[in-house]
Amino acid sequence: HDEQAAAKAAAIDADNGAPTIFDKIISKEIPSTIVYEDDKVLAFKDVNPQAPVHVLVIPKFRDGLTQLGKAEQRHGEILGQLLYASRIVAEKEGILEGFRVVINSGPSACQSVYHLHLHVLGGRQMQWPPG
Ligand code: IU
Repeated sequence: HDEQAAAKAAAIDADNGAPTIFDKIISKEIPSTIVYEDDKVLAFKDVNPQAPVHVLVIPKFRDGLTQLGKAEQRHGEILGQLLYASRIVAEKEGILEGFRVVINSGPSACQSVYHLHLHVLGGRQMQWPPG
């Protein structure tokens, strides 16, 4: 349907180097509520939260990581940094006791923004399996 088609188009655009809205969040052209930031990673609150805590953790330099499915060996270090930053976010947000980290990769996984991002979710009882 429409969202699926839009996601497929966005994925192709991103792989051709098109920026995403996250570039403007990184540059602070678009304001966000920042939870954690260092030279490589930015974590900010999702504008459409799916749980009491919903934070997105992203690399500041996309470097080909439009989606996890495009990761290569050379991305190992930043992937580790993103995962560890998720844990820092969970602690800062007071959900270290229980939280979920989700990566949607590709249109059929409902990825909509083609700049790799980890969703950190918590603050309520999570359900399994996800939809
Ligand atoms: P997804 O995994 O690509 O579907 O996640 C994209 C997320 O980005 C989604 O949860 C949106 O609510 C979120 N988001 C945002 O926080 N700010 C924005 O300006 C846009 C999307 I566009």
